[in-house]
Amino acid sequence: MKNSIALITGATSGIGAATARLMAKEGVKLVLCGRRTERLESIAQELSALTAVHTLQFDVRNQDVVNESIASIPESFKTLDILINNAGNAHGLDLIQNGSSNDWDAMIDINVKGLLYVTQAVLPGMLAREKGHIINIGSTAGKEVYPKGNVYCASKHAVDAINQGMRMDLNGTPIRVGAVNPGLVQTEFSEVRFKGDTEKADKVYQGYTPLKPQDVAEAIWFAVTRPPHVNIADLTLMCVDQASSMIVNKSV
Ligand code: NDP
Ligand code: 8X3
Repeated sequence: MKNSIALITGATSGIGAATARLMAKEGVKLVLCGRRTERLESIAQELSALTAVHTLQFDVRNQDVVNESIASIPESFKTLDILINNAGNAHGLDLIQNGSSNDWDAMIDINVKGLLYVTQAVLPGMLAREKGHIINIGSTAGKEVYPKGNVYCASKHAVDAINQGMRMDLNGTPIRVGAVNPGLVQTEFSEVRFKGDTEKADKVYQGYTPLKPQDVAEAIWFAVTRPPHVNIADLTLMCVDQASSMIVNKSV
């Protein structure tokens, strides 16, 4: 995998940042994406001691900017081998009758349409080179719906469907497509979901041992390091204390 090139969306935090760190240690060249410039600069500086890093600052919701950003990748990073479609979040946790259409728009535009825009910008190069591996970050929320999860779960069910559809449509090409679907992972995810309410966010991860972002990064690494004839189509991982979205063995 040394000198392979991976583009990771949502690399400024959580699962994306952990994946970037793991891949950097393995000598994978990185194109790291996110909206927060300072975070991008900071992780690029940290990892440039280990590997070559290029950063792209864009919002996955803006298709024109996605296309311009991917087109601007310098020659030495252009031949992308791996795409990690990771950027995404939940926005709000409300009964459907109390939901905010701004939150719904954010989840559908980022988690679903953003993933499609980035894939559409990257895939032609992979097809032309006859080489590529796409990992879509889904969720247990893409496998089952939980109360108040409504639109976030819908967005992750869409990722699950798109992952299957991509694999079908790319069958007969050498491009591999697979999903990694984590359960509860302690990241900034809940802070974003609860709009900066850290007390509420911290509670999500209290009283049990959730997954760490590195655990998910290792699952992604497993998927991308299989021999070329092997495709990890769909990998779901949860912490031992979690049995389903609603069954978590919490002591508090
Ligand atoms: P974080 O909030 O820690 O990270 C989210 C990342 O997505 C950030 O790097 C953020 O970067 C990026 N992002 C968000 N919105 C946009 C946007 N509009 N344009 C570009 N980038 C964006 O959460 P996680 O690491 O937990 O989440 C990563 C993925 O994992 C998501 O798809 C999430 O749904 C999924 N997931 C998370 C689980 C969990 O329990 N934490 C469980 C299952 C799946 P920036 O703000 O700089 O743009
Ligand atoms: C994130 C996990 O259970 O908060 O996708 O939806 S959950």
